[in-house]
Amino acid sequence: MKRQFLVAILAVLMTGCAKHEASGPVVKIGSVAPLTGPQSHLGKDNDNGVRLAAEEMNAEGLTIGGKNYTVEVESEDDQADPRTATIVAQKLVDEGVKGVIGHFNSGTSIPASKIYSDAGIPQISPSATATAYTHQGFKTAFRVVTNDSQQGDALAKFAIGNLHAKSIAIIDDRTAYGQGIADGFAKDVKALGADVVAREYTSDHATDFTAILTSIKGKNPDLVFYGGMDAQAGPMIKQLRNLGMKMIFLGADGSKSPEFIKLAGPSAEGAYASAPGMPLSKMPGGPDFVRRFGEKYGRIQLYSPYSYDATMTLVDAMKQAGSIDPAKYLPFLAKIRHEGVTGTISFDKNGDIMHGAVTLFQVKGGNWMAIP
Ligand code: ABU
Repeated sequence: MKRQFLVAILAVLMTGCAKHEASGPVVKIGSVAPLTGPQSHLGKDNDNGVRLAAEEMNAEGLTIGGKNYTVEVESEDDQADPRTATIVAQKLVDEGVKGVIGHFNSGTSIPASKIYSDAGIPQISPSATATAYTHQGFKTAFRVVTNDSQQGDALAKFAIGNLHAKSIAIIDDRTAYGQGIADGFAKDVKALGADVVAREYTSDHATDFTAILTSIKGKNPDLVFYGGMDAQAGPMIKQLRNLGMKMIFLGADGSKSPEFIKLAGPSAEGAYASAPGMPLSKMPGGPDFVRRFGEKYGRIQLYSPYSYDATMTLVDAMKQAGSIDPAKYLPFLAKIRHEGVTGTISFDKNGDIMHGAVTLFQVKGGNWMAIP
Protein backbone atom coordinates (compact mmCIF):
# COMPACT_ATOMS: atom_id res chain seq x y z
CA MET A 1 0.00 0.00 0.00
CA LYS A 2 2.78 2.36 1.08
CA ARG A 3 4.82 1.43 -2.06
CA GLN A 4 1.78 1.98 -4.35
CA PHE A 5 1.27 5.41 -2.79
CA LEU A 6 4.92 6.36 -3.44
CA VAL A 7 4.73 5.14 -7.05
CA ALA A 8 1.56 7.21 -7.57
CA ILE A 9 3.22 10.34 -6.11
CA LEU A 10 6.27 9.79 -8.36
CA ALA A 11 4.03 9.42 -11.44
CA VAL A 12 2.23 12.69 -10.63
CA LEU A 13 5.54 14.48 -10.14
CA MET A 14 6.94 13.11 -13.41
CA THR A 15 3.82 14.14 -15.34
CA GLY A 16 4.03 17.58 -13.76
CA CYS A 17 7.65 17.93 -14.83
CA ALA A 18 7.21 16.49 -18.31
CA LYS A 19 6.12 19.73 -19.97
CA HIS A 20 9.30 21.45 -18.70
CA GLU A 21 11.66 18.75 -19.92
CA ALA A 22 13.59 18.93 -23.18
CA SER A 23 11.95 16.83 -25.86
CA GLY A 24 11.91 16.15 -29.60
CA PRO A 25 14.74 16.16 -32.10
CA VAL A 26 17.94 18.04 -31.41
CA VAL A 27 19.00 21.41 -32.82
CA LYS A 28 22.75 21.51 -32.42
CA ILE A 29 24.41 24.91 -31.87
CA GLY A 30 28.18 25.41 -31.76
CA SER A 31 29.78 27.57 -29.07
CA VAL A 32 33.44 28.46 -29.66
CA ALA A 33 35.82 30.30 -27.33
CA PRO A 34 39.18 29.80 -25.63
CA LEU A 35 38.34 27.23 -22.92
CA THR A 36 41.99 26.71 -21.99
CA GLY A 37 44.92 29.14 -21.67
CA PRO A 38 45.18 32.72 -20.39
CA GLN A 39 41.74 33.74 -21.71
CA SER A 40 39.86 30.65 -20.52
CA HIS A 41 37.96 32.59 -17.82
CA LEU A 42 36.53 34.82 -20.59
CA GLY A 43 35.88 31.90 -22.94
CA LYS A 44 34.06 29.92 -20.25
CA ASP A 45 32.01 33.02 -19.41
CA ASN A 46 30.86 33.19 -23.05
CA ASP A 47 30.19 29.45 -23.17
CA ASN A 48 28.15 29.59 -19.95
CA GLY A 49 25.96 32.35 -21.42
CA VAL A 50 25.17 30.04 -24.36
CA ARG A 51 24.49 27.16 -21.99
CA LEU A 52 22.16 29.22 -19.79
CA ALA A 53 20.13 30.24 -22.86
CA ALA A 54 19.88 26.61 -24.02
CA GLU A 55 18.91 25.39 -20.54
CA GLU A 56 16.19 28.01 -20.23
CA MET A 57 14.78 27.29 -23.70
CA ASN A 58 14.77 23.54 -23.04
CA ALA A 59 13.10 24.00 -19.65
CA GLU A 60 10.46 26.26 -21.20
CA GLY A 61 9.87 23.94 -24.17
CA LEU A 62 11.03 24.96 -27.65
CA THR A 63 8.68 24.75 -30.65
CA ILE A 64 9.89 25.57 -34.17
CA GLY A 65 7.55 25.14 -37.13
CA GLY A 66 5.07 23.24 -34.92
CA LYS A 67 7.70 20.67 -33.79
CA ASN A 68 9.29 20.35 -30.36
CA TYR A 69 13.09 20.62 -30.28
CA THR A 70 15.88 20.28 -27.74
CA VAL A 71 18.82 22.68 -28.02
CA GLU A 72 22.17 20.91 -27.69
CA VAL A 73 25.30 23.03 -27.25
CA GLU A 74 28.50 21.71 -28.85
CA SER A 75 31.33 23.60 -27.13
CA GLU A 76 34.74 23.84 -28.80
CA ASP A 77 38.02 25.25 -27.52
CA ASP A 78 39.85 27.34 -30.13
CA GLN A 79 42.55 28.36 -27.59
CA ALA A 80 42.30 31.95 -28.95
CA ASP A 81 44.45 30.67 -31.81
CA PRO A 82 43.49 31.54 -35.42
CA ARG A 83 44.64 28.17 -36.85
CA THR A 84 42.90 26.10 -34.18
CA ALA A 85 39.80 28.21 -34.83
CA THR A 86 39.60 27.05 -38.45
CA ILE A 87 40.03 23.42 -37.39
CA VAL A 88 37.20 23.54 -34.84
CA ALA A 89 35.01 25.55 -37.25
CA GLN A 90 35.34 22.80 -39.87
CA LYS A 91 34.63 20.17 -37.20
CA LEU A 92 31.39 21.94 -36.24
CA VAL A 93 30.34 22.22 -39.89
CA ASP A 94 31.05 18.51 -40.42
CA GLU A 95 29.02 17.65 -37.31
CA GLY A 96 26.02 19.48 -38.75
CA VAL A 97 25.55 22.38 -36.33
CA LYS A 98 22.73 24.70 -37.40
CA GLY A 99 24.42 27.88 -36.15
CA VAL A 100 27.46 29.02 -34.19
CA ILE A 101 27.85 31.42 -31.25
CA GLY A 102 31.41 32.71 -31.43
CA HIS A 103 34.15 32.86 -31.71
CA PHE A 104 35.21 34.85 -28.63
CA ASN A 105 38.21 36.59 -30.25
CA SER A 106 38.36 38.73 -33.37
CA GLY A 107 41.53 36.92 -34.46
CA THR A 108 39.64 33.60 -34.45
CA SER A 109 36.22 34.82 -35.61
CA ILE A 110 37.71 36.30 -38.79
CA PRO A 111 39.37 33.15 -40.23
CA ALA A 112 36.52 30.91 -39.02
CA SER A 113 33.91 33.13 -40.71
CA LYS A 114 35.01 31.97 -44.20
CA ILE A 115 34.38 28.35 -43.24
CA TYR A 116 30.89 29.13 -41.90
CA SER A 117 30.15 31.31 -44.92
CA ASP A 118 31.18 28.54 -47.35
CA ALA A 119 28.90 26.13 -45.45
CA GLY A 120 26.03 28.67 -45.25
CA ILE A 121 25.97 28.49 -41.44
CA PRO A 122 25.08 31.66 -39.51
CA GLN A 123 27.62 32.78 -36.91
CA ILE A 124 26.98 35.38 -34.20
CA SER A 125 29.96 36.58 -32.20
CA PRO A 126 29.09 37.93 -28.75
CA SER A 127 32.50 39.55 -28.26
CA ALA A 128 34.67 39.87 -31.41
CA THR A 129 34.83 43.64 -31.87
CA ALA A 130 37.44 44.11 -34.67
CA THR A 131 35.68 46.01 -37.43
CA ALA A 132 37.08 43.69 -40.13
CA TYR A 133 35.06 40.68 -38.87
CA THR A 134 31.76 41.85 -40.37
CA HIS A 135 33.32 43.74 -43.28
CA GLN A 136 34.46 40.81 -45.42
CA GLY A 137 31.22 40.52 -47.38
CA PHE A 138 30.02 37.29 -45.67
CA LYS A 139 26.23 37.17 -45.27
CA THR A 140 26.54 34.66 -42.41
CA ALA A 141 28.66 36.81 -40.01
CA PHE A 142 26.89 38.80 -37.29
CA ARG A 143 27.81 40.30 -33.91
CA VAL A 144 25.76 41.61 -31.00
CA VAL A 145 28.39 44.07 -29.73
CA THR A 146 29.51 47.51 -30.89
CA ASN A 147 32.52 47.33 -33.21
CA ASP A 148 35.98 48.84 -32.66
CA SER A 149 35.49 51.75 -35.06
CA GLN A 150 32.90 53.04 -32.59
CA GLN A 151 34.79 51.88 -29.48
CA GLY A 152 38.11 53.41 -30.64
CA ASP A 153 36.38 56.68 -31.47
CA ALA A 154 34.71 56.84 -28.01
CA LEU A 155 38.04 56.04 -26.31
CA ALA A 156 39.89 58.78 -28.21
CA LYS A 157 37.24 61.39 -27.41
CA PHE A 158 37.35 60.36 -23.74
CA ALA A 159 41.18 60.44 -23.59
CA ILE A 160 41.36 63.94 -25.05
CA GLY A 161 38.05 65.54 -24.03
CA ASN A 162 37.66 64.13 -20.50
CA LEU A 163 41.14 63.07 -19.41
CA HIS A 164 42.88 65.98 -21.21
CA ALA A 165 45.77 63.79 -22.38
CA LYS A 166 48.22 65.61 -24.67
CA SER A 167 50.99 63.01 -24.99
CA ILE A 168 50.08 59.33 -25.32
CA ALA A 169 51.93 56.00 -25.39
CA ILE A 170 50.21 53.07 -27.09
CA ILE A 171 50.89 49.35 -26.61
CA ASP A 172 49.10 46.46 -28.35
CA ASP A 173 49.28 42.68 -28.38
CA ARG A 174 49.52 42.28 -32.20
CA THR A 175 46.22 40.36 -32.40
CA ALA A 176 43.48 41.37 -34.85
CA TYR A 177 41.63 42.95 -31.91
CA GLY A 178 44.53 44.58 -30.03
CA GLN A 179 46.32 45.95 -33.07
CA GLY A 180 43.05 47.06 -34.70
CA ILE A 181 41.78 49.04 -31.73
CA ALA A 182 45.23 50.52 -31.00
CA ASP A 183 45.67 51.67 -34.62
CA GLY A 184 42.18 53.22 -34.64
CA PHE A 185 42.79 54.92 -31.29
CA ALA A 186 46.18 56.29 -32.50
CA LYS A 187 44.61 57.75 -35.64
CA ASP A 188 41.71 59.29 -33.69
CA VAL A 189 43.82 60.87 -30.90
CA LYS A 190 46.22 62.37 -33.46
CA ALA A 191 43.25 63.85 -35.33
CA LEU A 192 42.12 65.37 -32.02
CA GLY A 193 45.51 67.04 -31.54
CA ALA A 194 47.42 64.68 -29.19
CA ASP A 195 51.00 63.45 -29.76
CA VAL A 196 51.61 59.71 -29.87
CA VAL A 197 55.06 59.66 -28.26
CA ALA A 198 55.54 55.88 -28.15
CA ARG A 199 54.15 52.85 -30.01
CA GLU A 200 55.11 49.51 -28.44
CA TYR A 201 54.11 45.89 -29.02
CA THR A 202 53.75 42.74 -26.96
CA SER A 203 51.89 39.42 -27.42
CA ASP A 204 48.75 37.81 -25.99
CA HIS A 205 50.96 35.35 -24.07
CA ALA A 206 53.46 37.83 -22.56
CA THR A 207 53.78 38.37 -18.81
CA ASP A 208 56.81 40.68 -18.49
CA PHE A 209 56.50 44.22 -19.84
CA THR A 210 59.45 45.82 -18.04
CA ALA A 211 61.45 46.63 -21.21
CA ILE A 212 58.65 48.43 -23.05
CA LEU A 213 57.41 50.20 -19.91
CA THR A 214 60.95 51.43 -19.12
CA SER A 215 61.22 52.81 -22.64
CA ILE A 216 57.83 54.57 -22.23
CA LYS A 217 58.85 55.92 -18.81
CA GLY A 218 61.64 57.89 -20.49
CA LYS A 219 59.05 59.70 -22.63
CA ASN A 220 56.80 60.53 -19.67
CA PRO A 221 53.42 60.53 -21.48
CA ASP A 222 50.18 61.73 -19.84
CA LEU A 223 48.44 58.45 -20.68
CA VAL A 224 49.28 54.84 -21.58
CA PHE A 225 46.72 53.02 -23.75
CA TYR A 226 46.71 49.23 -24.02
CA GLY A 227 44.94 47.33 -26.81
CA GLY A 228 44.75 43.74 -25.61
CA MET A 229 43.33 41.39 -23.00
CA ASP A 230 43.13 41.40 -19.20
CA ALA A 231 45.74 38.61 -18.82
CA GLN A 232 48.34 41.15 -20.03
CA ALA A 233 46.67 44.42 -18.90
CA GLY A 234 46.55 43.32 -15.22
CA PRO A 235 50.27 42.50 -14.85
CA MET A 236 51.13 45.47 -17.12
CA ILE A 237 49.57 48.13 -14.86
CA LYS A 238 51.10 46.45 -11.80
CA GLN A 239 54.59 46.58 -13.36
CA LEU A 240 53.95 50.15 -14.54
CA ARG A 241 53.10 51.34 -11.01
CA ASN A 242 56.07 49.38 -9.59
CA LEU A 243 58.31 51.41 -11.91
CA GLY A 244 56.93 54.56 -10.29
CA MET A 245 54.90 55.59 -13.36
CA LYS A 246 51.90 57.61 -12.23
CA MET A 247 50.27 58.43 -15.58
CA ILE A 248 46.70 57.50 -16.58
CA PHE A 249 46.15 53.89 -17.74
CA LEU A 250 43.38 53.34 -20.31
CA GLY A 251 42.30 50.04 -21.81
CA ALA A 252 39.41 48.83 -23.96
CA ASP A 253 36.91 46.00 -23.41
CA GLY A 254 39.61 43.32 -23.23
CA SER A 255 40.82 44.92 -19.99
CA LYS A 256 37.40 45.52 -18.43
CA SER A 257 36.95 42.37 -16.35
CA PRO A 258 37.08 41.35 -12.67
CA GLU A 259 40.16 39.31 -13.65
CA PHE A 260 42.04 42.53 -14.53
CA ILE A 261 41.42 43.82 -10.98
CA LYS A 262 42.43 40.47 -9.48
CA LEU A 263 45.68 40.36 -11.47
CA ALA A 264 46.57 44.04 -10.93
CA GLY A 265 45.72 44.13 -7.19
CA PRO A 266 45.76 47.64 -5.69
CA SER A 267 47.48 48.95 -8.88
CA ALA A 268 44.12 48.59 -10.67
CA GLU A 269 42.66 51.50 -8.70
CA GLY A 270 41.95 54.49 -10.94
CA ALA A 271 42.45 52.62 -14.26
CA TYR A 272 40.00 53.37 -17.07
CA ALA A 273 38.52 51.10 -19.74
CA SER A 274 35.68 51.08 -22.24
CA ALA A 275 33.14 48.38 -23.02
CA PRO A 276 30.53 48.03 -25.75
CA GLY A 277 26.91 48.43 -24.67
CA MET A 278 25.39 49.66 -21.46
CA PRO A 279 26.43 48.84 -17.89
CA LEU A 280 24.74 45.66 -16.63
CA SER A 281 22.60 47.65 -14.18
CA LYS A 282 21.11 49.65 -17.08
CA MET A 283 20.50 46.75 -19.49
CA PRO A 284 16.78 45.94 -19.76
CA GLY A 285 17.32 42.40 -18.44
CA GLY A 286 20.67 43.02 -16.71
CA PRO A 287 19.90 42.69 -12.99
CA ASP A 288 17.76 39.57 -13.49
CA PHE A 289 20.42 38.03 -15.75
CA VAL A 290 23.04 38.64 -13.03
CA ARG A 291 20.84 36.67 -10.61
CA ARG A 292 20.01 33.77 -12.97
CA PHE A 293 23.58 33.47 -14.29
CA GLY A 294 25.00 33.81 -10.77
CA GLU A 295 22.89 30.95 -9.42
CA LYS A 296 24.34 28.53 -12.00
CA TYR A 297 27.71 29.88 -13.08
CA GLY A 298 28.87 32.52 -10.62
CA ARG A 299 30.27 35.94 -11.41
CA ILE A 300 30.00 37.42 -14.91
CA GLN A 301 33.42 38.14 -16.43
CA LEU A 302 32.57 40.15 -19.53
CA TYR A 303 30.39 38.97 -22.40
CA SER A 304 28.06 36.23 -21.08
CA PRO A 305 24.96 38.50 -21.32
CA TYR A 306 25.84 38.94 -25.00
CA SER A 307 26.45 35.22 -25.67
CA TYR A 308 23.08 34.53 -23.99
CA ASP A 309 21.41 37.11 -26.26
CA ALA A 310 23.24 35.82 -29.35
CA THR A 311 21.88 32.31 -28.68
CA MET A 312 18.33 33.55 -28.07
CA THR A 313 18.52 35.70 -31.23
CA LEU A 314 19.68 32.76 -33.38
CA VAL A 315 16.82 30.57 -32.13
CA ASP A 316 14.33 33.44 -32.46
CA ALA A 317 15.22 33.58 -36.18
CA MET A 318 14.59 29.81 -36.45
CA LYS A 319 11.21 30.27 -34.77
CA GLN A 320 10.27 33.11 -37.11
CA ALA A 321 11.33 31.04 -40.14
CA GLY A 322 9.57 27.94 -38.77
CA SER A 323 12.72 25.99 -39.61
CA ILE A 324 16.14 25.08 -38.24
CA ASP A 325 17.53 24.94 -41.80
CA PRO A 326 20.25 27.64 -41.98
CA ALA A 327 19.30 28.57 -45.57
CA LYS A 328 15.70 29.15 -44.45
CA TYR A 329 16.31 31.03 -41.20
CA LEU A 330 19.29 33.17 -42.33
CA PRO A 331 17.08 35.81 -44.06
CA PHE A 332 15.01 36.08 -40.84
CA LEU A 333 18.18 36.56 -38.79
CA ALA A 334 19.39 39.34 -41.08
CA LYS A 335 16.20 41.34 -40.46
CA ILE A 336 15.47 40.27 -36.88
CA ARG A 337 14.39 42.52 -34.05
CA HIS A 338 14.98 40.63 -30.80
CA GLU A 339 14.37 42.14 -27.38
CA GLY A 340 17.28 40.75 -25.37
CA VAL A 341 18.84 41.05 -21.94
CA THR A 342 21.35 43.58 -23.29
CA GLY A 343 18.84 45.60 -25.34
CA THR A 344 17.22 45.43 -28.76
CA ILE A 345 19.15 43.31 -31.24
CA SER A 346 18.89 44.06 -34.95
CA PHE A 347 21.63 44.07 -37.59
CA ASP A 348 22.78 46.48 -40.29
CA LYS A 349 23.72 45.37 -43.82
CA ASN A 350 27.16 44.17 -42.63
CA GLY A 351 25.82 42.13 -39.69
CA ASP A 352 26.86 44.70 -37.08
CA ILE A 353 24.47 45.51 -34.26
CA MET A 354 22.40 48.64 -34.86
CA HIS A 355 22.53 51.50 -32.37
CA GLY A 356 25.46 50.00 -30.42
CA ALA A 357 26.59 52.04 -27.44
CA VAL A 358 29.97 52.36 -25.67
CA THR A 359 30.39 52.94 -21.90
CA LEU A 360 33.53 54.17 -20.10
CA PHE A 361 34.42 52.70 -16.69
CA GLN A 362 36.92 53.40 -13.91
CA VAL A 363 38.15 51.11 -11.13
CA LYS A 364 36.94 52.59 -7.84
CA GLY A 365 37.08 50.76 -4.53
CA GLY A 366 38.13 47.53 -6.28
CA ASN A 367 35.24 47.48 -8.80
CA TRP A 368 34.62 48.72 -12.32
CA MET A 369 32.21 51.65 -12.02
CA ALA A 370 30.42 53.18 -15.04
CA ILE A 371 31.28 56.82 -15.69
CA PRO A 372 27.98 58.68 -16.06
N1 ABU B 1 36.64 42.53 -27.94
C1 ABU B 1 37.64 42.08 -27.06
C2 ABU B 1 37.74 40.59 -26.93
C3 ABU B 1 37.62 39.76 -28.06
C4 ABU B 1 38.24 40.24 -29.36
O1 ABU B 1 37.62 41.06 -30.04
O2 ABU B 1 39.30 39.72 -29.74
